[in-house]
Amino acid sequence: MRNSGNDSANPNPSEIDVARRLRRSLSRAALVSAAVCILSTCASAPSSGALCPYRGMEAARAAPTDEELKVVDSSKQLIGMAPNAKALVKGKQFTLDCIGTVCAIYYRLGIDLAKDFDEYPGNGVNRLYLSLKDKGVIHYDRYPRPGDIVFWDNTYDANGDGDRTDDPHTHAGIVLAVDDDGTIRYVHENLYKGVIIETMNLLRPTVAFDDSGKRLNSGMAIATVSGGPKPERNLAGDVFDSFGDALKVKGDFEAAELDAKLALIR
Ligand SMILES: [Ca+2]
Repeated sequence: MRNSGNDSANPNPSEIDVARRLRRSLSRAALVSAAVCILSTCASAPSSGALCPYRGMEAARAAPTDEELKVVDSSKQLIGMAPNAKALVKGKQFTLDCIGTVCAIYYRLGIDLAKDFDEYPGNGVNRLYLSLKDKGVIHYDRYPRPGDIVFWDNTYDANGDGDRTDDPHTHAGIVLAVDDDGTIRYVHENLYKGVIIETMNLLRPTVAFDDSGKRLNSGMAIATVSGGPKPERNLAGDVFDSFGDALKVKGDFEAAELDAKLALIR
């Protein structure tokens, strides 16, 4: 008994080595287990591949590219501006409503997202959605990339019929970052607060806060202008429609022609 106790308190070098290897092994097992828990918290949760069928999980979780970081930097220059404020970006004035904010952020990179708006019907959000859909870059990955456009449905009663479930493509924003737990940080024009960063989690779309108090999903769908209640589905993840990978088709939206015209008058 005593020897056993002494041995335990003063293990020899080989035993220390074994113990270290065991701890490392257990740590790796814990990490793998944690990753599995994140990606599939229950038997019915989708597999890793199903979470990011557009890009694949490895590409979705890679470090941001320089171009993606430029979108993030451009976004930061508008954060804090009031709802519907005016912003001059590369010589062009934008009204910072929801689609104006998205277009202004991209315009700083020489990308004119409104370039094909004349070809499509509806509001600006719908026109951008259709522009990107026609180019094959709409997707539904739960782990999007910085720079992806976010489209939401039913954020307000756009057609004014009192039904809060029949209004597609009513709001848009841009992904800035994605946490390991799937919480997406996006920039958008909040109708009341202006250009701000809020959160959405497509793994837990109906949960506002997790057990630690972390905000997973911001409020998104608003009460009616006439004072009616918020719809039952009002969190960002719960009214999510899709993402648009605008950077993949940036060549189709080049603002070079406009820039050249502006250069002539400067
Ligand atoms: Ca409606």
